[in-house]
Amino acid sequence: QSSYENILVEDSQKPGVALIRLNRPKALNALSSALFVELNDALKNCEEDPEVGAIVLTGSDKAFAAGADIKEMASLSFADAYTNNFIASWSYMSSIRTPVIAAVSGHALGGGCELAMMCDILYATKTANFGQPEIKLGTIPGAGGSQRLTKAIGKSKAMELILTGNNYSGEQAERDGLVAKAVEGGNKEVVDLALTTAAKIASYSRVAVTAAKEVVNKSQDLGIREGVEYERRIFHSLFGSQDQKIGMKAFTEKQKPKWSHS
Ligand code: CO8
Repeated sequence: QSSYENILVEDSQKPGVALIRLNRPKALNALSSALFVELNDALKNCEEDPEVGAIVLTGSDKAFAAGADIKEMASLSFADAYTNNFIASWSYMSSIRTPVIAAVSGHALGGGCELAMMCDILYATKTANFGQPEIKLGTIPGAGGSQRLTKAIGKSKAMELILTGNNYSGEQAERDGLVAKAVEGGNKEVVDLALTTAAKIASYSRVAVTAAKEVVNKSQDLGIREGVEYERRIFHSLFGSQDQKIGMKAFTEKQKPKWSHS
């Protein structure tokens, strides 16, 4: 952990919550291959740690991340990008089962915006600066931006942002539903909010939380009928968990549940 050079794994001071901070201050947290090796390693460690029930990912006051590292990409050829499947491993975030909250202050541009959108819940400062400026560099979003932004705010608004490269504030992102909440203040304020929510999530049954995340994510891929059927199957399966028995028994006995996470 201490050997990371591009990220920090900090003590969140909240039970069950891991706090990961992107930390390349000189490059406004530009996302490089080296950074993703470390981030993916930290995420994997969190997933494997039974103590961790939720993760907060943040940057600094100035930047969540100002995009993929342009200096690293500038001379890349098509053949290299294609044959090495450039940035495929950068989407590891979208496949982990532990809930992740992005706490965004400052710039979240290009790949930074895409990384934030891979997280399960987005919080931001009102002045956070989202955007997909790839068009200004002669390219397009490459880590799901065109898909996730469109799902989140609709085709017309997403098209406008992606075709113009315009800036998009945290305040506007909250109004459009990209961001769950936009707060006054800076990184500290948005991280505090994210840690509070993460601690709440981490206090519930890991089995139920994992199932809840899974069924919400399925809604992105399935039609409503298949999605509702999928949800019902997972709901049925939770009657096989200890924690459903523990949760409902505690309710009827007016006690606080003590989750077994099984
Ligand atoms: N890549 C590399 N270096 C960067 C990046 C970046 N994306 N952004 C900023 N930096 C560096 C600058 O080069 C500068 O370094 P130096 O001091 O050595 O010149 C340092 O960070 C500070 O930046 P500025 O001096 O430019 O700071 P300002 O406050 O003047 O401006 C901006 C801040 C507006 C954010 C500006 O830095 C900027 O426009 N950055 C580029 C934003 C951008 O175009 N991002 C999209 C990149 S393309 C992309 O992300 C493709 C996605 C592919 C998939 C990703 C998967 C997750």
